[in-house]
Amino acid sequence: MTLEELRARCEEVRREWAQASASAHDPEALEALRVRFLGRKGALATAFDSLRTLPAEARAAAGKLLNALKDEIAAALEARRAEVEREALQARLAGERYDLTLPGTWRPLGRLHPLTQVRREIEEIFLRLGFDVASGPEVETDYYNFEALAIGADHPARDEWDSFYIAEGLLLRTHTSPVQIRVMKSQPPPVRIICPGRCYRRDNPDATHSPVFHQIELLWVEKGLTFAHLKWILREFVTAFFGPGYEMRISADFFPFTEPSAQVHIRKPPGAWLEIMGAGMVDPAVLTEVGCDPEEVTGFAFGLGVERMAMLRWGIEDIRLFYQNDIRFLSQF
Ligand code: 2NM
Repeated sequence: MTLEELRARCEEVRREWAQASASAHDPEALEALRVRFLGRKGALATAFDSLRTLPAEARAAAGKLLNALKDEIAAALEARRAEVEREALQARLAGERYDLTLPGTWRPLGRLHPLTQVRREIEEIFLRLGFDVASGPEVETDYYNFEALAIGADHPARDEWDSFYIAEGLLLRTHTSPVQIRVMKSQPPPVRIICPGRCYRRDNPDATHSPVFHQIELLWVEKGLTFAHLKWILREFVTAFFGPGYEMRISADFFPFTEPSAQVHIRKPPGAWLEIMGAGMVDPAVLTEVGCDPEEVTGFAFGLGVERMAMLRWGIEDIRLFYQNDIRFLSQF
């Protein structure tokens, strides 16, 4: 081989490299390139082998030529490797690109029903004052729902038009007072409880009546309790639930199970008076019935409607909105 032939061979290898390297786009192809040009039996190794066939005086120049070509290809290979890595990164990034202008995924956040909110708030007011929360059956006997509360058989509330009877002597409770009868019978005074729960009455539904509604009744039985203690509890409740600036007015009423009985109104001057609940001192006959001596202990109670409290708080004019599950209504609370 002559030096000229070697030079030509070098040019040929250069062209082959240029062609082959342009079509290598992944690490495997690059490794194949390295083996083909720089490997032990690669194009350059073979060219180095042919140095032996050159005249001695040409070998130094030929060696330089081949070393230069080897360095050139090694450098080009590294450059190509960097380029392939960059291409792979670009391809990956293009696949993972975030579009920050897309709207986010809407995760609807649940909320408590307005009646649940009001019920819990009232429970918390009285839990802070030392009352316990008590519950009882929604299907009650005549005895617990009426008789123990001194509601005689001739009382208007006993009329079948006012109650849902399940069977003879068995009805859906019309108030939560039977829970209080059960608690008083099961534990000696002092008794400090509130009884939240669902109640049922045979009313035709309209803006202010629902056959199913919710009540919270409070009961405190202890030695020495007076109407003044009841007024104190009522004031605590009005301030905690409605806020400061409310006037409270108590006027005479009648319930078979309390004596005296009262109705409670509030107003924020110069607004109108609004009835918020009924209340009274537990009738001695009721205390006797549950095993308490009315000469020893006295008690007071009140009952309020959860729906009515929610309607007053938010200015809701139709009770039926609470039961229709219209998300446009419910999501406002
Ligand atoms: C009311 C109003 C006044 C009341 C009385 C009793 C019991 F069991 F102690 F006799 N429970 N609830 C009561 C008193 C309920 O609701 C308007």
